[in-house]
Amino acid sequence: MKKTRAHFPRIKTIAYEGPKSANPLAFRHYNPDEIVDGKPLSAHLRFSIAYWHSFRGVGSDPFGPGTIVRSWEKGTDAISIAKARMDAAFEFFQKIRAPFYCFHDRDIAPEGRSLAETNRNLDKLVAHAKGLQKATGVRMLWGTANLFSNRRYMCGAATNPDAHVFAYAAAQVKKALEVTKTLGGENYVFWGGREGYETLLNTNLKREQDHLAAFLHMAVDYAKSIGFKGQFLIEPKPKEPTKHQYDFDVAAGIAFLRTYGLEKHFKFNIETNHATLAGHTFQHEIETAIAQGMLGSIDANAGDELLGWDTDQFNTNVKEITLAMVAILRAGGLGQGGLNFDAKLRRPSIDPEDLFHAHIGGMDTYALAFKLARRILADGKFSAFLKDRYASYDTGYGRAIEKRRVGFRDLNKLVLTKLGEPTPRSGKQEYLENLLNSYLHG
Ligand code: XLS
Ligand code: NI
Ligand code: NI
Repeated sequence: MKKTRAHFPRIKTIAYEGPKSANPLAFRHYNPDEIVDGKPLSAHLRFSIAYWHSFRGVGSDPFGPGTIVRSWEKGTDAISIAKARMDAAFEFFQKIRAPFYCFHDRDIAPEGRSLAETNRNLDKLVAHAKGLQKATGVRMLWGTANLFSNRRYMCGAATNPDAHVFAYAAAQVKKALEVTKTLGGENYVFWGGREGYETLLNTNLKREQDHLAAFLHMAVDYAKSIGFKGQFLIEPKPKEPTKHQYDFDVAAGIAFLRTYGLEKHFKFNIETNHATLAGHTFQHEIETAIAQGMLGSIDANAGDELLGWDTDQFNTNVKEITLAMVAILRAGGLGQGGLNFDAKLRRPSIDPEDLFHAHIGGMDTYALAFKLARRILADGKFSAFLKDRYASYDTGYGRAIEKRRVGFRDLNKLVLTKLGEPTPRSGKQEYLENLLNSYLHG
């Protein structure tokens, strides 16, 4: 790689200094090289940086344009700017010690006047990315296509009432899959950008859902035809940008995938803030996916309990993340998924250092939660409590219920002749909440 000027000259590679460190530019809990169960912590947590927020986000909101000005965003040639930006991004990935990154096709290269020109632009930046990946060892966690920013997608992509737009989106995703394969992306995400509706007055809900399913089947077929082995992921979100998104939450996603015979090809990319918007906890969405063996990856961020939109903040809530990590570790981890910081700086956080503080906070929170979750699981108190709470299903008629070997007649007879009235047992919620706090706060 040719030697380029440092884009973050004042910041060195972030070091692990331990929980007592007062250095705001050091890790206190995340030691990427610490060996846990035979592999480094970095390989357990598989942190990823979201290109769109950290290298395309400028702090704009509905009330004003961007506030964040980066030194590398200068010049007149869009391709040269895109390359300089990518150099800055890879310098950041290395300095923050993230092994992975994720991007939408349009994050890394500008759109041209035609699809052919856009694809040529993309090829130039993919070649640049390939070189940077090779030089730094940073890998691609997942790829995706931006099917929501351009005006053509204002009424959706695969669910657009116009088949012409469907066709265009198909061509775009075809290319995005090729790019993801070229760069060794381990997953491919479908977040339903504008796949939903604003009003049912102009919407044929059934046809739109059928079209979305047709689109996903085409993606599965195409991936197979080019030998792309990455895991396909659906990222549910209940609303925003549309009033109602079809992939509302994990449960709706499971029903959709099963209805259309897609369940073998997809898992879920679960985003914390999307769970909140759906009226669920993060843990609920994770457990719902795990229950079907469909947990794939995580978009690690946080919402604001007082706001009803996707604020995409960095998560520093140790309790929320510990509960999530307990669920994830109990299920055996994320496999080829990872923890992608789909999170952005607040509008007034305009310094390059803020990008580091933000990710250090997110990574430390997850690393601490990982350690707490391992301690909780090793102690086994919660697991033992759960086991005991459901023990009546482990033997006898309880077992027969689970195996569906008994029916209403048998159970009716059993109650009348033997069992009689059940003895209620406490759910012990307050005891369990205190037990959880004893791990979090000693
Ligand atoms: C938006 C989504 C998006 C996906 C990738 O809310 O989180 O960023 O993760 O398209
Ligand atoms: Ni996301
Ligand atoms: Ni989101």
